[in-house]
Amino acid sequence: MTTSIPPERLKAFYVQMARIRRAEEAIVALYPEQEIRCPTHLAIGQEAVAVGVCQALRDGDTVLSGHRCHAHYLAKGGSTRGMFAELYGKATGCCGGKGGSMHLASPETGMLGASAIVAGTVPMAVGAALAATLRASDDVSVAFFGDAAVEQGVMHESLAFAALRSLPVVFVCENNLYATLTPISQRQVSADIWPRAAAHGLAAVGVDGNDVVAVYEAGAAAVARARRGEGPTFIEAKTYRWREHVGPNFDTDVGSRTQAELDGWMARDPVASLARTLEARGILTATERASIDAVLEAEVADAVSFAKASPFPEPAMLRTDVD
Ligand SMILES: Cc1ncc(C[n+]2csc(CCOP(=O)(O)OP(=O)(O)O)c2C)c(N)n1
Ligand SMILES: [Mg+2]
Repeated sequence: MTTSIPPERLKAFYVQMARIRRAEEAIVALYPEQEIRCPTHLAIGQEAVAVGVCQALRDGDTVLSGHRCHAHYLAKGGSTRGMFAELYGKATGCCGGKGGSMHLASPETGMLGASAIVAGTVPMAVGAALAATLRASDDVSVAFFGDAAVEQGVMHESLAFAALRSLPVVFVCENNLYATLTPISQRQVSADIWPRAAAHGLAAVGVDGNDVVAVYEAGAAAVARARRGEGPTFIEAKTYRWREHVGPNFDTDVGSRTQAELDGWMARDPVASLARTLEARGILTATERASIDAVLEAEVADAVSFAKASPFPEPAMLRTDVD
């Protein structure tokens, strides 16, 4: 790792990524209890993208996401208790228990929201960027989305408008190579997405989405250019989800992808590889790492207990906040 990133920030990368991993592994363990009843899309294996980008943001910056939004919510500072309570449909959830896994929001930390409509929040991120310019602020907005979102018309309308108006928005495509069960090789002639974005006249780059340092450096460059008023950037981060499209299981038995492919990506585990690098550089010892992991384990256990003990929303609240 040749990087000038300070050790404290590199440690923060680890803490954030390990928190997301711990939280989602807890969901894997708890889902079969059937108390979490919302469709739940896990990002295990993809943590470096959310963390690399969000670490390049500051408090006033905003984030929007899609159906696979846990990592973005947590990386932008959303509360762990608020997330678990939301998954359990409880009144103490970050959306009062009415949104569930695909609609996490934490406006107080800049996580404006998420929607299950593929590419649905991309124009909202463009709108947030436009709003920032109208306020004469240099806040930046980020849209997180998957590779299938680039196959939606609204994505291209958003890219064209953002480029035309030179808006402070960073488009972050988590290219995990699949849309549900369909590989990108069956949907597009090119394996690379970023050149299609570049065709709209904005800066566009491809990065290794399993390398948090590479993602952070691309994110920081994009955020800096947006803050300088130099317009939007599209970042394609190639990565891989370990679990099935929706739910806690593995899906290598259904015929869309092979165990060998999954094994190859699991060997490139973004959390473990960052830990190895930081240990080799003397930035995070195995003992320090174990104590961070223990704190995160307790944080997630507390969030689960909080969620389970919380009440469901009152029936009288049925129409509140949803009209
Ligand atoms: C407009 C729209 N079309 C179809 C769907 C059904 N759908 C849900 S997720 C998904 C695939 C999304 O793939 P991608 O954008 O690559 O994200 P990933 O799930 O891989 O993170 C589809 C087709 C939807 N939710 N919205
Ligand atoms: Mg995908």
